[in-house]
Amino acid sequence: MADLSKFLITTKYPAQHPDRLQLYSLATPNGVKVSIMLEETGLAYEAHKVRFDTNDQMSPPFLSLNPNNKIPAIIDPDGPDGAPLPLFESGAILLYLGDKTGKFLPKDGAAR
Ligand SMILES: N[C@@H](CCC(=O)N[C@@H](CS)C(=O)NCC(=O)O)C(=O)O
Repeated sequence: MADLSKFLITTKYPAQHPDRLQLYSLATPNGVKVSIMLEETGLAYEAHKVRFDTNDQMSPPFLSLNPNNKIPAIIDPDGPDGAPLPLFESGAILLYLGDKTGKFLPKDGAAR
């Protein structure tokens, strides 16, 4: 069982399934990019809604994951070498997930 307790964000958004990729997002254009990628790759994930109407993106737990106060952000409990990986920026997340799953991201630069 992955231990995500060192991530402050889990105090605001407890992980019910810590072995699943944790998604912190909202249904905005940048947010849904990552949701679609997760659905299409078939990775198991747990979604946490970051509410803008209550400025959750400005809360210290969220800022501890993304100091830029922007969704989407993730924690992959099964990151490189099996260690948890926190990540933000939708483009960086998409590249990471494509690389991790081998889907939607050719290995070769020209093919990309
Ligand atoms: N370059 C960022 C942009 C993310 C972004 O602009 N997120 C917006 C929603 S689409 C946000 O979190 N806004 C909240 C705020 O600025 O307080 C990315 O692609 O992840």
